[in-house]
Amino acid sequence: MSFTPRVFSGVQPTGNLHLGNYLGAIKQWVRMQHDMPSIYGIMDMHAITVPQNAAELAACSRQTAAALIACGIDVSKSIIFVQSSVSAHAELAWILGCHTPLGWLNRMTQFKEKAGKQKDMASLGLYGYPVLMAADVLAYKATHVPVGEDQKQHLELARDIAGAFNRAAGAEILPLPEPMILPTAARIMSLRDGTKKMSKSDASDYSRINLTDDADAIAAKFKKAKSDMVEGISYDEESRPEASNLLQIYAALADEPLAKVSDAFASSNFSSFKSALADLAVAKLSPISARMRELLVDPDELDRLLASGRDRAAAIAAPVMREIKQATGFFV
Ligand code: AQP
Repeated sequence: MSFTPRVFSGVQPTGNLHLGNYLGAIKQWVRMQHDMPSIYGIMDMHAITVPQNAAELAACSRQTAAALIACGIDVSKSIIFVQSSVSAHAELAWILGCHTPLGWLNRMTQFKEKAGKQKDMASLGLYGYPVLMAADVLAYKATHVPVGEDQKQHLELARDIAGAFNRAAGAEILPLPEPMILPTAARIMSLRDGTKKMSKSDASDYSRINLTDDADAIAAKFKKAKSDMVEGISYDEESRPEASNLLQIYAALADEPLAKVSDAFASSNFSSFKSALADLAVAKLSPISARMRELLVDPDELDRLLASGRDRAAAIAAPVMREIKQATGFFV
C-alpha cells in the first residue's frame, strides 16, 4: 500500500530554543516544508516525562511557537500545534502500548541515560516515551520523520510498533515511517565543552546561544567559548572538539562547505575567528529574535494560530483514529 508523503517532527517546550535546535532541526524543517506537507508539534506531553513547572511550561509552549514561526515555518502551509491539545496522541499511545513488548522498551538507551541509577523512581511516562513518539507520528500516518542521531533508535521502534499493529490488524493500516537523518549540523556541541551536546537544560547559559540572545550576548558567549592552544583553526573532532564545533557552526550558518570554511580560517587565531563567527551569528539570528519579539507582544494572535494548528492537526488525525479503533475492535 502506498501512503501520502507527510512529515512529522517536534520540539519540546523545555526552555529557550538554541542554535543547536535551529541548525540541527528547525532550519531543515523550513526547507522541507516546501517538499512535503509538514506537521510540527510542540511536544509538551513529552516534556512532562521529567518534572516541569506548570506555569513555565505553558509560557514556553507559546514561546516555542513564536520561535518556529520566526525561524521561517509558514503556518499557511505547515501545521504548528501543541501536542496535548490533540487527544489522538494520548489515545493512540495507549493502543500502541498494548502492541509493544517490554523487551523492546528495555533496549532504549535514552531511558537508561535519563533514568540513571534511580531507575525505580523514573516514571512510567519516561519509560513509555518512545511509544508516545510512535503515536505522534502514526496518528497522522506520517511517512517521513526528520530526526537527530539521538532519536534514531526511537524511530526504529516506531517502525516495529507500526508493523506489530498491522500484523495484529491483518491489514497495512499504518505506514513504517522513514527516518530522515539530518546532514552536517546534526550535532552542535556546547560552547563550554566540545564533547557535550548544546542543550536547553545545561546549567550554564554560556554553553549555548539562545535564539533570543541579543548581539552583545552572542558576542560575549563566543568570546568566552572554550578554545585550545593549537596554532591556527582546523577541523579535527578527536583532538580539537571545540575548534571543530565552532567551524561547524560557522559553516552551517553561512551555508558553506566545512572544507571551505576551515581553509579560510586555517591561519587565523581564535580571537579573530570567534569575532567573525559572532558577526555572522548576529547577522543570521537578529532577524529571528526581532520577529520573535514582535510575535510575543501579541499572545492572543499566537493563541489563535495555535488553535488553528490544533484544529488542522485534529482533522487529519480523526479519520486515522477511526480506522485504528475499528481495527482494534473499539465501539466507534
Ligand atoms: N545540540 C544539538 N545539535 C543539533 N540538533 C539538536 N537538537 C537538539 N539539540 C541539538 C534537535 O532539536 C530538535 C528538538 O529537540 P528537543 O527540544 O525536542 O529535544 P532535545 O534533543 O532533548 O533538546 P535539548 O536542547 O537537549 O533539550 P533538553 O535539554 O530539554 O533535553 C530535535 O530534532 C533534536 O535532535
